[in-house]
Amino acid sequence: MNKINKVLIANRGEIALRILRACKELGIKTVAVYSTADKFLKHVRLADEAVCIGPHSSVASYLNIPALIAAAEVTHADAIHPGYGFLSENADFAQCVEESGFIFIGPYADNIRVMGDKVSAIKAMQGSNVPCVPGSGGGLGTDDKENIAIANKIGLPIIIKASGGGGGRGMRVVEKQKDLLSSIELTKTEAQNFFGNSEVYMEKFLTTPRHVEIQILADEHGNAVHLGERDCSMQRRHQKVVEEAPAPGITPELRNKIGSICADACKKINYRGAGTFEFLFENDEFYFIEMNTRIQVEHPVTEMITGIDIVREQILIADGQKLSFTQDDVNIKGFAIECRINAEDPNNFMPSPGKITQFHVAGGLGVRIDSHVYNGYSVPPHYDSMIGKLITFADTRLGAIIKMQNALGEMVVDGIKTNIPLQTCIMEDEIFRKGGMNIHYLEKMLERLH
Ligand code: MV4
Repeated sequence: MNKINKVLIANRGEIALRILRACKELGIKTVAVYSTADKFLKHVRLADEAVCIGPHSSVASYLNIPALIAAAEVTHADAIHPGYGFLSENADFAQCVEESGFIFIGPYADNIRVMGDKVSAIKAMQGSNVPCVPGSGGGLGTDDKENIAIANKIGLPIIIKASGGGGGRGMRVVEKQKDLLSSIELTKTEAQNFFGNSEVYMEKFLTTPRHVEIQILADEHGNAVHLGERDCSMQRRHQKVVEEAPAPGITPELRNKIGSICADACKKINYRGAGTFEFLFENDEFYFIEMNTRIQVEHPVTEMITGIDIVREQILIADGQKLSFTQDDVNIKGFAIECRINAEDPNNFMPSPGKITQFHVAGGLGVRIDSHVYNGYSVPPHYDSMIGKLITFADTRLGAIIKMQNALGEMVVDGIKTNIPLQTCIMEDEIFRKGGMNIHYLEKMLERLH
């Protein structure tokens, strides 16, 4: 390593453990930070050093920038990995980390800032030949006639989105012309209240798309590669439930075409680090919607089909190293599926925190479990309910599904409720087995089950 000898892991749960493992393999020392609710997390035990950064509330701990910087200072860490969620896509945090003399293991603060504002992200993509959803291409003005003209040109239905939103927050669909102006006003007001930014934009509303995203890696020397796509269409209320790679029906030609466009865009906008281009995919066409500038929960399915350790690459890139492989070295092989395992009631999706009295994991060839929990661990009620991810890998998609069914059947998680029964239902579902479901399918399937 050039500059990174010690990493502070500014996160918790399975991703903190995932980052710790990558650091250990690279011979990098680790600092865990934890809230008072998280003293007994597995990565806290395994880290070289551990610092309590505050009480259980996220705002007072994992979102507490001065506490994190202070922890990095007292432990003499060189770099900070933000994981996902929390401060991972906070440009001001990335900037503060760098200005305090530490390396942010992630994109430049300016990359995060551009992508955090959805209108500026779309403008950056339009300037880099990334296909976007037909729409206003910029923030809406106050001229009613002009906004009506934009909507007419796109054609109903349209969707109004807040520039400060993303991930499903601050959006409104307009089906009828008469609702257009009032919907714009309502979305603007909500956007101002939620995000402190009233800017909204318009897109054609795609009625039955799939969610297909492209993983990229870019270094600071102008090299960028794509690692193919993931299909994340199996979601409920904007929470992904099952992810897979490759996406059913995406040919190598289609993959290389959209993947190359994304890698070229990274070079054009001077992007650094790992990133994900989110697309809606409908009628064999990709439409960019947002870019995520963090490691994502579902990164393991891409790791399984490429053999590339994405977290390791994030660290090497942040260390200033050149990517050690080219696009030609990236070979996609096999099929991977990830089931998110949540501590929740499978019937009503209510969180189910508490003590895990029995915990046995699945195993075998092509079975991977990324989880921080263990026998006797108490799932705290203060954070996300995901307790781990079960990932299977096989030569065929059906092979990965069968492995997943067996692996789900092997899992024992007693003392709390989990969504394992729901995941088993999904794996048995005939339409899921065919593949290529759209973003509405899971919610329809759940209605049918209840
Ligand atoms: C859309 C859309 C249809 N048409 N944009 C929701 C989350 C945010 N990332 C963007 N979202 C959507 N944008 C246009 N022009 C439908 C959704 C959408 C969705 C997208 C991906 C995964 C799940 C979704 C669930 C509902 C709506």
